[in-house]
Amino acid sequence: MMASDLSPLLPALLDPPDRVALRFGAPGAIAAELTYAELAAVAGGLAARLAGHGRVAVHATPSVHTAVAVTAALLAGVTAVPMNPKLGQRELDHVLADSAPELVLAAPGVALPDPVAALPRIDVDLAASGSVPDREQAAAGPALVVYTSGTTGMPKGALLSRAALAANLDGLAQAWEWTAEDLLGHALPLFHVHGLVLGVLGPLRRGGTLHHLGTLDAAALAASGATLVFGVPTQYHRLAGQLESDAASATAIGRARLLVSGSAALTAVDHARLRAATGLAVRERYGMTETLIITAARAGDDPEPGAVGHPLPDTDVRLVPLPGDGGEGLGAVEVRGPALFDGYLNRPDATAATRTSDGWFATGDIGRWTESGQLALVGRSATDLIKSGGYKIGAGEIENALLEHPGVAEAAVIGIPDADLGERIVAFVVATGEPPAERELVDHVATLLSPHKRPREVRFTDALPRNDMGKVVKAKLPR
Ligand code: MCA
Ligand code: AMP
Repeated sequence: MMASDLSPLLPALLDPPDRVALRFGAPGAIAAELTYAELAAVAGGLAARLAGHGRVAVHATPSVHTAVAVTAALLAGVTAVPMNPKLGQRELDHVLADSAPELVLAAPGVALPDPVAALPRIDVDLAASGSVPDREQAAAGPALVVYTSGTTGMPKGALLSRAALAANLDGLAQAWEWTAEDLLGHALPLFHVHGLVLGVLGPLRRGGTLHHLGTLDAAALAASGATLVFGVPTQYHRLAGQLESDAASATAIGRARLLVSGSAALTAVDHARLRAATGLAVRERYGMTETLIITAARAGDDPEPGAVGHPLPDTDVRLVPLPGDGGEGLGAVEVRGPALFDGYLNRPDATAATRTSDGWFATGDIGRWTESGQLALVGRSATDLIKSGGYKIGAGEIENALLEHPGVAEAAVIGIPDADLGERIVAFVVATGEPPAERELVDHVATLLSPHKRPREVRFTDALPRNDMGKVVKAKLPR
């Protein structure tokens, strides 16, 4: 066991400071607020009920109940599987069969989809009080299983250890001078690393405050008094638009210490718009579910739009030259360090495929070093991965869903540039006969998979471009 396994992940829960830990809802419409003492008591009580369990699912709505459920699982030494409450039927069946949770934690009164509803259920009751825990229970398994898409097949569950979470959050605290005094504002989903690990466990590990705003609305963010803000580029793009006609909110948001963007690239145009409105240079950081955060622009660095910062402490990043690179210094990004995942649940084959022969993790991203030693990302090696609004989506998942429709003979899915979402999903379809209505195909995908995976556009075609081997050549699809 590593040394950091022995020290608590959330020390502030064991010796609660006199401070708000969690606040949910827009200012003026706060849905819930818990001080550290209240959170320790309610999560401590729930943890006692979880003792002895192995793996528990969390119906991860963007609510205080999700934050309490995950905190309780960590205190109990139990593995939490945060589940997107909008998963489609295929994904739900897969995630449940793959992760085999013993029970589900959910907010009282929330209806659960089948087959989650068939699991034993414990409601996260904020009124039920336990006692402040005196320690975190030793964990037999990982802290979290976080599902993430690959190019083909169903999402894979990344196993994240307590030691990895602790190391990464401490590295980020150094990079961003993040302390207990910080009030973090964000409006991210709570079933991915960005919103859950950085956005909930981050402030709780520091003993600071999280204010989850529901949506990253300019007036709400301004009124929150956040000193630190996390968001995906789609949220910052929309915020920049709002701030152009809301100078008062722009001034208030400009009093924050740091605006941080990640999960996808923030465009140079949006960097400039946000700086013009708030006076703040957005800091980017880069990571993956499997690696947690790899690089971050530090609080004290000169802003460098287009770069995603320096490697975190104890994290090594190397760029492996690409065949045919004409001296441009581009390379495949590989990483090693204390925050790497422990593999994919039930997928030793897929786990092995991410490792190089000398033990580094191959991210699939392509980058270069800037003159100041920051990493800049220039693309991805897999064209079959789409990033829409910060969500990773495998083209193969959508193609498989489309092929289940009787009206679809062949399908090829790509992401095309989109000012709001970064990329939007376009499906090229060869119909079996008379083409089905576009809406019918879109709804078909949105039922089987999460609604954000539905194509924004379906283009019917007589044939897909193929090479001599019969493989679809996506580069030849009209963009
Ligand atoms: C929502 N919709 C989308 C997306 N989000 N469609 C395509 N791409 C999306 N990303 C659809 C919904 O299904 C719905 O369609 C309609 O848009 C409106 O839904 P709503 O919930 O109102 O969406 P929104 O508020 O506009 O959401 C945009 C968003 C959201 C806030 C940008 O996508 C989001 O929270 N993204 C964050 C993703 C994230 O946390 N990624 C972290 C993973 P319909 O009406 O048909 O239902 S990456 C990670 O963790 C690593 C470590 C990292 O680097 O951070
Ligand atoms: P996920 O697997 O959903 O965790 O997404 C990880 C991927 O998001 C990375 O491999 C990158 O391609 C992308 N990503 C994360 N942060 C950034 C960023 N700041 N700029 C560009 N791409 C990013």
